[in-house]
Amino acid sequence: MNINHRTVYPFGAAKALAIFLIAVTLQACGTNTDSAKSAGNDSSASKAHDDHQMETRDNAIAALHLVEARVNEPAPGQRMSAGYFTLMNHGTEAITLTKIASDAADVQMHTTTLEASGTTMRPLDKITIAPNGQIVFQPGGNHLMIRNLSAEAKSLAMTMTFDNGGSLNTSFTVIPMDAWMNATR
Ligand SMILES: [Cu+2]
Repeated sequence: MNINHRTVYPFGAAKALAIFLIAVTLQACGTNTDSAKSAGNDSSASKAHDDHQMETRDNAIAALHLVEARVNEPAPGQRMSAGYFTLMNHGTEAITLTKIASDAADVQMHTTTLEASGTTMRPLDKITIAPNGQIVFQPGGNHLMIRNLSAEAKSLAMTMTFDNGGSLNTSFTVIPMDAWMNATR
C-alpha cells in the first residue's frame, strides 16, 4: 500500500517490518507480560462504592493484553517515526482507548484513509475494542505518529488511557533500523 508518509517509511520498509515481525515469536495470548502492567491502583478511597467502581475499572484494564508493541528506529538525522501494536480485550465489556502518551516523545494516534487525493493520515481521537476483540495498529493502517524521539532510545515508555478512567503503562521496543531494513532482503 502506498502511503503519503515518506519520513516515516523512508525505505518502503513498512512492508519489510511486517515480514520481519512474522519471524518474531508471538507471545501467548492471555499472558500478561512486563510490557503491559496495569496501573491506576489508587486504593486511598475508603467508600465501598468507590472500591467497587475501581475494581470494575481495574478488572477491565487487567483484561487487556498488549503484544508486538514496537517503534521503528528513526532514519539518520530524523526524530520522527511510527509505532505499532496489537491490543486485545479479553474482558466482557467494550473499552475505548482515548490517548497514548509518552514523557520521552510526542505521540499521536493516526488513522490512514483513502481519499480522492490519495492515502492520507488523520489524527484518531479514540478507538473502541469490543469484548473478545482486538485492535491492530500496523503499517499502512492505524499507527502511532512519534515525534521528537531520541535517536538513542532503545525503548519507549507509553501510557495508554481509556474511557473508564483506567490506564495501562507500557513499553514499546525500538526496532533498530538495520533490523527493519534488512527484512526487505
Ligand atoms: Cu502518521
